[in-house]
Amino acid sequence: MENLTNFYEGLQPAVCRACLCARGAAPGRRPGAELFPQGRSAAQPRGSGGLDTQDPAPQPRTPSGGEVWLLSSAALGHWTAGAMPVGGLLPLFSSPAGGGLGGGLGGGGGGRKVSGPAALRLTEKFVLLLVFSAFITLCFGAIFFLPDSSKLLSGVLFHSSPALQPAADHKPGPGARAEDAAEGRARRREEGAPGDPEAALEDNLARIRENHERALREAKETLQKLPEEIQRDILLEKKKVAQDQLRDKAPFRGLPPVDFVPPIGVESREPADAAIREKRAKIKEMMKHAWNNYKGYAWGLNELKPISKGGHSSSLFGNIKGATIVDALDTLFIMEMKNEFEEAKSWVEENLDFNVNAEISVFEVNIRFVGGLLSAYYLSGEEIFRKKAVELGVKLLPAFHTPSGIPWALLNMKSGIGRNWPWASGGSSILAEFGTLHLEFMHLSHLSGNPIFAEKVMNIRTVLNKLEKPQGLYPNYLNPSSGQWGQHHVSVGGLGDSFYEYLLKAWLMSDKTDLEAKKMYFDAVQAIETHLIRKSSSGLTYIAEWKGGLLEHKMGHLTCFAGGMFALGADGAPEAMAQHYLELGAEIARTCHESYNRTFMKLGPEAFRFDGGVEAIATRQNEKYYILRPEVMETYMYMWRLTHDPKYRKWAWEAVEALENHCRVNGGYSGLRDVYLLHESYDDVQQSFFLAETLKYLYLIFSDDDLLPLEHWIFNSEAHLLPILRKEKKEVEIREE
Ligand code: DMJ
Repeated sequence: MENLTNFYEGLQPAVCRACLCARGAAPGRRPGAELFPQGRSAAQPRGSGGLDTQDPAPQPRTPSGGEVWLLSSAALGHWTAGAMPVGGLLPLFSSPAGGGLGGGLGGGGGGRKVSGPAALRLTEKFVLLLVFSAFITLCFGAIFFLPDSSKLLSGVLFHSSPALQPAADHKPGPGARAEDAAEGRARRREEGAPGDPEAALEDNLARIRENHERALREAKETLQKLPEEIQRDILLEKKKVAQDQLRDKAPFRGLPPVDFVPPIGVESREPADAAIREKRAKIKEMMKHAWNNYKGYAWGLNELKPISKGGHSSSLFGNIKGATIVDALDTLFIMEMKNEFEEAKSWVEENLDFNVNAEISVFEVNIRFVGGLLSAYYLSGEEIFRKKAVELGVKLLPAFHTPSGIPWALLNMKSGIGRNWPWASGGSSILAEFGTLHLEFMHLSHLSGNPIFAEKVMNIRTVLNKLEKPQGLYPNYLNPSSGQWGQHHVSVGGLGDSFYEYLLKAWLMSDKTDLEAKKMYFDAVQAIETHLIRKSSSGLTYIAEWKGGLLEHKMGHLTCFAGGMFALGADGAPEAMAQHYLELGAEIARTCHESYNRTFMKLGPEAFRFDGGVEAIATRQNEKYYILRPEVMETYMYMWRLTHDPKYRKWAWEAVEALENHCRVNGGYSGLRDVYLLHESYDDVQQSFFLAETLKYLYLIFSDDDLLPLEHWIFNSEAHLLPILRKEKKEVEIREE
């Protein structure tokens, strides 16, 4: 804890940097945008020649009036009064004779006395040219840098799809933005309604108009603020950050004692069936092989390089060490690898250190480290895990210091300064990242007695619930400064996936009392079914990706977790729908099995497609790799538990054989670069999630259901175990029952 106090002393307000970058540009921009009398550039210091701003404020004059300034104080007044830049500039060229632009063309000058009409015309033309260039640059700037720019670009430059009949269910509300209407049209195209060329043209023009209007409106809104207003906003935000930081200090004041409740369903019985027993033992042997090699070649480092036999470090964890140890803790526990669990615990006690001056991924550190420590605590009752989990949770709090409270993706653990991935649309945070903190943070509040963690994640929900969702879908990008969506890309795979998972599990983990989460989950699933789920011509159900209303018929390996999610959610669905969701889960499981079965290695590619005449096959070289991912085993595990259909054990065993045949090497388990090749090309990384998830799910598939019963445990996105937080009955009473 003493280290944590030091941390706060050195803490910089993350949001200040952000707001000063994002908004601070504005107050600076106006003076910076001040145009100078001709003959003096903005770069020139005052008094360096030409006309000085200490001179009496010059007034714009018409050609006949003498001196003409590119931007006079009057024009500046237009800016500060909130006029658009063009609006502020155009009057400059009007003459009392009513010339306006035309009049301006007839004469002008800039910052010096004119010598004749011809010279005036030439100069003024030059000035006009400059002004128009600036305007065009501004327009292009808007196209490229506004959050939805790619859609705007594609709408303006590339598409000429036929216009379609309006869909009956698309009713933009009063506040519906232009882009929503544009997406409504795109969606209708996607749904394949017929159209005619004239309507298509009209549709295109309308879309261009809407996009332009939106770009101009947004630019105008930004420019409308007075410098004092912006200054005031900055001060308010600074104050808020300072308050947040003060409040965040509270968890440091020590952890309250809690009664450890012995966990339910952790004593593992041997399966009665000898063949199943043998298979389960084989999976435990795989865990030993992975663990022993990590211990031998990479102990204390994040991950193992099984071919080169050394440590592998990923930038996701900054300088935090021991990802494999923390990720593996609960798997070691449930497989009853007691010695290994003890050595892992000692390492955590002696070496796990979060006082690192490095940038980490908030999402990855949360699901692997916070999740791993919480799970280890709930299984073993060892206080060190609770202490470390809360200590780390506190370290993550500065990530929430943004104007909207939507956390940054990346955080420097020492300075507390956050930022987003540079590649993310319009500086946005990612749905699957900020949406995959809820379960762990609710437990952090539960175990620390401090509500701050729960408040942070509940605020994320508040922000989301205020936003209008395109077609009921959640875009993958949300800007933490504006609290508005970025690009309208929707995915149940990468960038979106575990957000949906955590809505369902938030409801289950709350002992089914969090009805808001339940509603959000089922509403989202309904929209996903309508807009993203499709069937291939041979009858394989898949989940496509949605890009501004257009479908990409591709499914990622990551998306395969959704089979298990749909099946698990059947429990909360209206009675008439429960069977449907179970079947949907089974169909996704079948599709993902096909993606494995259609490769040479019998392990699934990173992404597979349903277009260009293929089904469930990767067609791009950069989508053919397999990195020991768990999602397909995860879905098999839920499907097995919920249906007991033997095919899921059969498919799981096929995967075990494939892992043994193609991924197992002397030094552990390696990912593969191409699952369609006849010979292995290793990526030389044993991912920590192989021990946390893939092997754990496989072990559970070949265990009896009373090992970690689903009525009592939730798996976080990294397969770490979190108990259901009972509202009425205590766990002890439930055990007695
Ligand atoms: C894991 O770290 C988690 O399951 C995460 O939610 C998604 N990706 C990996 C495994 O593929």
